[in-house]
Amino acid sequence: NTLDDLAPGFDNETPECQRSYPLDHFNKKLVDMLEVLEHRRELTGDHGNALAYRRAMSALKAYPRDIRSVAEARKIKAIGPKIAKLEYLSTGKIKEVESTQTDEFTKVMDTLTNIYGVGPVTATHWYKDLGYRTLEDVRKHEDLTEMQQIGLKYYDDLRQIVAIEEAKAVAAVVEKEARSIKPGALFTLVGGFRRGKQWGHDVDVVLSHEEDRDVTGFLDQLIHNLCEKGDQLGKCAYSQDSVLTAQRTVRSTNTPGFIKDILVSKTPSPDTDDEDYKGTQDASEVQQCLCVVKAPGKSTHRRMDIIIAPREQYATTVLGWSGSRQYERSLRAYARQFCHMKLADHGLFHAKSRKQVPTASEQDVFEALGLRYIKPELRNM
Ligand code: DGT
Ligand code: MG
Repeated sequence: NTLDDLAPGFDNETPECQRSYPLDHFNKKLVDMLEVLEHRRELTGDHGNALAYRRAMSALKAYPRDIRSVAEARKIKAIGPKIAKLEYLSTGKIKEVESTQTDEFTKVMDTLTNIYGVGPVTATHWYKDLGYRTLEDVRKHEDLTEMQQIGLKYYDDLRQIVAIEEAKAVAAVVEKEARSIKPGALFTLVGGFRRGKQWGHDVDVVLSHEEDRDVTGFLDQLIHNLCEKGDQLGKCAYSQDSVLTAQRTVRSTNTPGFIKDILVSKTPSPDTDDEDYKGTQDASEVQQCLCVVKAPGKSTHRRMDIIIAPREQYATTVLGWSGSRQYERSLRAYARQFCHMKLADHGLFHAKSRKQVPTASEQDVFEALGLRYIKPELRNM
């Protein structure tokens, strides 16, 4: 076993979703740099290369020691020759990373895409065709979506990271209100905090109930209460487009309670657009409310995702919202390619019959896929 060999314990043939991805790993410095390059490729629409970087980063996160040579890097299947050849391994630096960090395009694109509701495509259009460079330019734009307007309104707050203590406090407000509506409601703080992160960009929670299947009624009531109650408890007057008077697809704004603004409130149902899936078991009943909240006594607004699923879709929804995004992708790809199953937030299904495989827990999902259970703290892929 020389320094150029693969580290003992790392096997190229292990499926991605069966590796352990702890928060702290041995190749942090290199992964951070590759992330800059990956992000840059995404911004310029070079998705193929971005994917190659992501695969390399995933392998590096699971690699049980720091990479010491180009030869060693080359032996890792997910690392292609271009990435292995990067000057990092000899100099500890990557020139493109350094130039990217001072590059105007990247800086402006970061400013623009940090507005909630603005993706790389819109930002590129604004940058290249309309010449936007600052938030002031964007504020003058006439056709901002409601989501983008809310994103601009809370721009500074939403860029600030959330510590786990505050995330737990924010989650506790929702948990308490949910249990006051439905005693015995199931509740999990998901997202990065469930994976052991101490900091995050938002607070994600998933709710359910053992018996009660009315997730829509539950979410409506919960949103209503959380819009009403907050720093100023008590009744409030709702505007015409408030959550009370309109379909929940209409956003409420400037409510006086804990929830300040609602960005999205709907059933995410990609499959119900698919004619083939209509009337099968394979239809999502998961409901979501993506909103902006302010915890009692705090001055900073936070992004929060409140997800509610019926009990039989709860385990897969918790799994789906626990991330990381990359880990979810690898698990879903494995289910598709090796088990002929479809794993989605709303359940695990046989691909052909679309029959749901009952899963009461995350462990059940791994077991049904024939996989070793990977706990959330090791899903930081
Ligand atoms: P953060 O908040 O930046 O510290 O990192 P995470 O890992 O909490 O990421 P976040 O909050 O974007 O999302 C949490 C997980 O939930 C993520 O790993 C994938 C999943 N997720 C996020 N957005 C959606 C969505 O719109 N639909 C579904 N099905 N899953 C989502
Ligand atoms: Mg999150």
